[in-house]
Amino acid sequence: MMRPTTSSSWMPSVSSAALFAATLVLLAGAGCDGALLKAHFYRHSCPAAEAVVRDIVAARVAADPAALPAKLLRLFFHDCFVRGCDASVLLDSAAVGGAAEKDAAPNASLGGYDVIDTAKAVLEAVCPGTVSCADIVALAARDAVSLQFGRDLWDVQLGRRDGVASRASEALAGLPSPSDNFTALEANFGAKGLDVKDLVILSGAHTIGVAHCNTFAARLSSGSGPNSGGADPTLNAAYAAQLRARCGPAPAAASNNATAVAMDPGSPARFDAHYFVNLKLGRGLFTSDAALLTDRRAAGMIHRLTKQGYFLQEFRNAVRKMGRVGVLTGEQGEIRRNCRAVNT
Ligand code: HEM
Ligand SMILES: *[C@@H]1O[C@H](CO)[C@@H](O)[C@H](O)[C@H]1NC(C)=O
Ligand SMILES: *[C@@H]1O[C@H](CO)[C@@H](O)[C@H](O)[C@H]1NC(C)=O
Ligand SMILES: CC(=O)N[C@H]1CO[C@H](CO)[C@@H](O)[C@@H]1O
Repeated sequence: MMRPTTSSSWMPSVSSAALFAATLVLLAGAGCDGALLKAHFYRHSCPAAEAVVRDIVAARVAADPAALPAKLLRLFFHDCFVRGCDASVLLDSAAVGGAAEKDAAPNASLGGYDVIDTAKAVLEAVCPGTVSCADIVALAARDAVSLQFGRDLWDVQLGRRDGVASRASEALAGLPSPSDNFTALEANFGAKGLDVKDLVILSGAHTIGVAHCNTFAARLSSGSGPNSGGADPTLNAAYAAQLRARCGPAPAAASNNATAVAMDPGSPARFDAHYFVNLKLGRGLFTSDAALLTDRRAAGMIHRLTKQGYFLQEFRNAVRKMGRVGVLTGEQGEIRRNCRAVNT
């Protein structure tokens, strides 16, 4: 591995091909200022910002340790995958004059909004108009997931600004579906500048949290899924039987949005590498989870990811990358005063 020590020793050694490639990357990233985010962005403008979010999240997670970390992590994911990490997921439909992302079907089971609202209210009192809702979402996800470790699992770069639009149709189009195959997942992540490795590692977020029966019921029944010949053969039979017992018989299971099951049975609330252990055993819950085994590049990464240290290290890199998707910085967007509505 080449490790340039100074830019002057580095520059002359760069081939024109590499420069050309770098230029292409810069062009592709135009309008996306992820590189402008930085650690401790509010150090001077609002020194208490990170501690305020941390304390509020800690108190709320202490009251709901099993469910809330997953909700806040998923909220961050949904925010970043639609219009970039700009807090568009927080806007209420009434505030944008039309169906907002929140009201799209994939958002039906999102939560944690009130934690963001509480942090925002305190921050507006301490340093008005300074800390973006998008940054609060990013911090809250990290803080919530990290609590069980007593140390930050990843560092959060800050300086995101808040967007002023939110559309339900974009949530439907921008978010991956649990019934997606590998090709669709790769394309979906690719559109955000995330590669196959990011897809595999970020899917490891399903090591915590729950899913409702309607999101995976097609894999259980014969006749209702894409494999109309029978239940999904890539699903572990004993696991499928457990899921059927929980969700009820087809076809009712397909519309059962009331029953939720743990996505990582055996270790449902710990943020650990166990998702990948289950995945290898045919216990990935969604078609989109099982799809990671159908691509040679992706499948080749799974075994190593069953090691906790490696998973956490790689998740740190991938989630930082996710947090830079399509961000607004500098003078773009605004700092919302209320995370549910654009400023008037
Ligand atoms: C790879 C494509 C992905 C698909 C298709 C997908 C889909 C889903 C679905 C359908 C649910 C269950 C929702 C419900 O029934 O309540 C879910 C839950 C969840 N997802 Fe994903 N997801 C994906 C990637 C991610 C990523 C990248 C993250 C975060 C980095 C994430 C974090 C979560 C979490 C934490 C939950 C549990 C939420 C809770 O317990 O409330 N997912 N996901
Ligand atoms: C659950 O399904 C019912 C009936 O299909 C629907 O009216 C309701 O809005 C759904 N709830 C959620 C949270 O998606
Ligand atoms: C993947 O799904 C898409 C639709 O989302 C479909 O067009 C394509 O044929 C599928 N690819 C494979 C390899 O099954
Ligand atoms: C939390 C939240 O805002 N959920 C909404 C998601 O979308 C459904 C409609 O599909 C709304 O009914 C929920 O209120």
